[in-house]
Amino acid sequence: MRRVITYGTFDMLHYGHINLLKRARDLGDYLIVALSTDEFNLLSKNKKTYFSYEKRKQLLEAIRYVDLVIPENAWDQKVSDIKLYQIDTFVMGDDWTGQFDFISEETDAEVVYLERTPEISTTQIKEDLNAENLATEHESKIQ
Ligand code: C2G
Repeated sequence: MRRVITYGTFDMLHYGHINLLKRARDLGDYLIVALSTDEFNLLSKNKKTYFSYEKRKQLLEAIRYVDLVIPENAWDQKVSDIKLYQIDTFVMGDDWTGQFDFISEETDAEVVYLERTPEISTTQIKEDLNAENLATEHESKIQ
């Protein structure tokens, strides 16, 4: 059984995340997602997520491509995760290209960077929604 792992926050789950998870799963037979905890997001990624860890975990576990969700508590847990779960392939979106090459030196896992889905991001969703709200408020004021 080929085991794959990937890491992320996966806040406000969208089709860019799904594209990544599908391709990651297609690289093996079993996909583990290490999901950034709320504390890790706040303290180490400076991210305040819209959904809590439990809600983001619930969403990921509902995806057919995902076999197991584990917590990501720290940047430096990847090598031990890969050894513990006997991972064959480590996958990240290509916005991380080069950042995790050390994994192929410190473990037997292959490192694969997959192309991001370009036009969508959680940040973009939030910005678009804010812009729409501002436009609606402005229209209601001038009517
Ligand atoms: N992603 C993608 N296309 C998008 C948005 C995200 O392919 N339009 C990918 C990212 O490249 C990443 C995964 O989806 O591989 C999760 O994205 P984030 O939740 O933004 O994760 P990130 O903040 O990059 O955290 O230790 C690694 C970190 O936890 C990664």
